[in-house]
Amino acid sequence: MSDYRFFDRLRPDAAAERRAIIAGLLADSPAIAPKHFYDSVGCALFEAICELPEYYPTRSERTIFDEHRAEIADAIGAGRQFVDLGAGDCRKAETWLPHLEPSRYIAVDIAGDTLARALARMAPEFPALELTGIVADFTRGLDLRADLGVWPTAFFYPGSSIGNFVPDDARHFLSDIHLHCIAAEGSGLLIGVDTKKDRQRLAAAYDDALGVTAAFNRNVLRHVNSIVGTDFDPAAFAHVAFYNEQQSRIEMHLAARSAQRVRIDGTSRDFATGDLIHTEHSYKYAPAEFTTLLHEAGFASVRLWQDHARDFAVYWAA
Ligand code: AVI
Repeated sequence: MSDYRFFDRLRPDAAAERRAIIAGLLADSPAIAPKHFYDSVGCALFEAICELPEYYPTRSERTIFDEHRAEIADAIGAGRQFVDLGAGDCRKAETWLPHLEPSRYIAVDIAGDTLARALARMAPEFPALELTGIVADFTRGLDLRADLGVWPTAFFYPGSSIGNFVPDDARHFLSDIHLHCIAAEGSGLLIGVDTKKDRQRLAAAYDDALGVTAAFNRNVLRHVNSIVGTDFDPAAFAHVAFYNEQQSRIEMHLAARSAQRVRIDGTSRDFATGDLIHTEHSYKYAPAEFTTLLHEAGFASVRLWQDHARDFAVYWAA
């Protein structure tokens, strides 16, 4: 087989998504959900962020994977279905395929174009592996039971994307994954999570010297314009990112550089200089805290690997 299966489960929700974006923009404290970062420009900018010297999470996670790959693969076991949540360009998962020898690879992502390109690239490289792409927004709930059946499944959720949920939603999402896991013995979740550390390093990772993260943040306005027909000028908003120590999270916002009026769905909203639009939270977890979250979500056993600097953590939860 040198092909892949592809299911787009996003389109039926387009009207509801539009309404949700408009409601967020007109709310007392305006906000845009971080999933809207990822149009094709946003995906490319995120790939660039992962190469930046300030953005340590990708490199630290790669170090853990490289140093402990055999042990982690042994904990997971061979022959599972490998379900890549937020697969992006599928490169991270690809490094695991020779070690896990999965029965199938199922990549799930909200960015359909990026996913289709990745699977088209992989198909000739892995001719014997069944490849499936599912375009879906799992921040609205995860239900892959019909796709997965009752076969043992290894879920893969790297890159600390779990940090983009508020902790209660993270617990729900992890519980959803756990519900899928109890369908078949031998299932579990391989997840990468950023740790708490020096606030300057955290802040720099989200406000790099080149301004790539600033461009990534502002690009969400272009994407929102294209989805709901607003007339945001991305250049009229400044990137704001800081570590909120009390909440253990990076906060990203866009701040109006000057007073301006933005057209939103037949009405408009006035922004005064400095008014903020919230775009992302990125929660950081001490290993003990995240282990508790995994237990609360229903996982009975948790294994942990870290890099020497303990900048990042990788868990296998079963
Ligand atoms: C995708 N997610 C885990 C990234 C993070 O670190 O929260 C998104 C990101 N935002 C700014 N830089 C990277």
